[in-house]
Amino acid sequence: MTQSSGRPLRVAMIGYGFMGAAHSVGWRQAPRVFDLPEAVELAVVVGRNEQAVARAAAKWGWAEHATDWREVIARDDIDLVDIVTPGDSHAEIAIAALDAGKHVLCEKPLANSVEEAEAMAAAAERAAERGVRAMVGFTYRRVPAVSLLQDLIARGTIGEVRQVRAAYRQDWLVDPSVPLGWRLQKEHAGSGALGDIGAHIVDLTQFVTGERVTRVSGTVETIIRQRPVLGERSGFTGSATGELGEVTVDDAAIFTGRLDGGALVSFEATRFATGRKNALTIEVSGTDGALAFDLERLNELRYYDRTAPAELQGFTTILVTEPEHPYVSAWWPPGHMLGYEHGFSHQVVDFVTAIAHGTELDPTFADGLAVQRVLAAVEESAAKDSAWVAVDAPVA
Ligand code: SOE
Repeated sequence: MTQSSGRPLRVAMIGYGFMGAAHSVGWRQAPRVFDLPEAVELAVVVGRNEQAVARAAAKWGWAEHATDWREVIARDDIDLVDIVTPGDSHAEIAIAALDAGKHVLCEKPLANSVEEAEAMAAAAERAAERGVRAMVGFTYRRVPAVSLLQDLIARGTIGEVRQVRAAYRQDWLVDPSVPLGWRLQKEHAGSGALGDIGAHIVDLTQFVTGERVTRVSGTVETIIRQRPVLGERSGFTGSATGELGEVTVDDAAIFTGRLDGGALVSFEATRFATGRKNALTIEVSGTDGALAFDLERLNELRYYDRTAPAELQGFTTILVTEPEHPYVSAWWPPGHMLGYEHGFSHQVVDFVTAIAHGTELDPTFADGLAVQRVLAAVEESAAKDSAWVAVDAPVA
């Protein structure tokens, strides 16, 4: 099914926290800035707390709000379901929506376990037979400098990939008074830094190299084991009660991996890198050169050309602000910068285009499952004193 009814693609977003805000910006901006093949309508936002979801609807421009996602998914006037809830509800909502014939965009990590991710990938495959599309929100694939990095590797610009260094470093857990929000509870988040930000660097490594991680050896650590309990469950933080509770996820995960082409990868995902705010870095070393990206300087891509004359060798900085670069020409005149939120618009552009034209789409739920398998293998390795663990082969 391509979206050819002539009416706008009507979106329901389930959840309305930080990612809900980011996705709302994407849904609003993309149709204004890009020539989308279909019009988009922000139809309804769903959340359990009626007052809070009503405020979110008014603030982010959703036409309606609702408190029961099942009722919304059952509606004939909804074409696409965007899931921005914590990981513990991704599988149930995504499978129900796909089975109801709705296109699904689901935030990362795809699920809280390999079993859930497998069920979601299977539902996506069933739905695909009816033309229904599913995508995971690994939004950083759509930062123009990252898209360019991927394209340059695919074109052979740096030769064969030999080594990758990927890290995602934040520091918001260094403060022991940060309360026990849902991201610090295994039953809601699945894992800690590993699943939340480690998932991004595993996905980016697989995306930019076009290869899968086949084996890993790693360790995970919870540095602060008890934190103040929240009065009520709410976003990242909230007001603490004075009581302490157990942190049940990792604060940091460090692991080594092998790609199927043999290249070695070092990964670090941490919420304990004092002074690092949102430092996602990836550096790919090839036989003919290297490419390096840093999210804190997201309009730049660093390139080293090993084939250049010796006196000219050294990393150079490409300013990814030109019309020749991915996504950039729709925004501002050449030379003007983009930010964190633009990836969410680019995600909408690519998803709506794939729905309208029935074209290839990434990252698929199978890609999300592949990441989930790597995360599970890291946890298994950590439990086995960092032994090497093979990553199960992705479903065919
Ligand atoms: C929190 O650690 C977080 O918001 C992640 O959940 C996002 O995926 C990442 O984009 C920024 O950090």
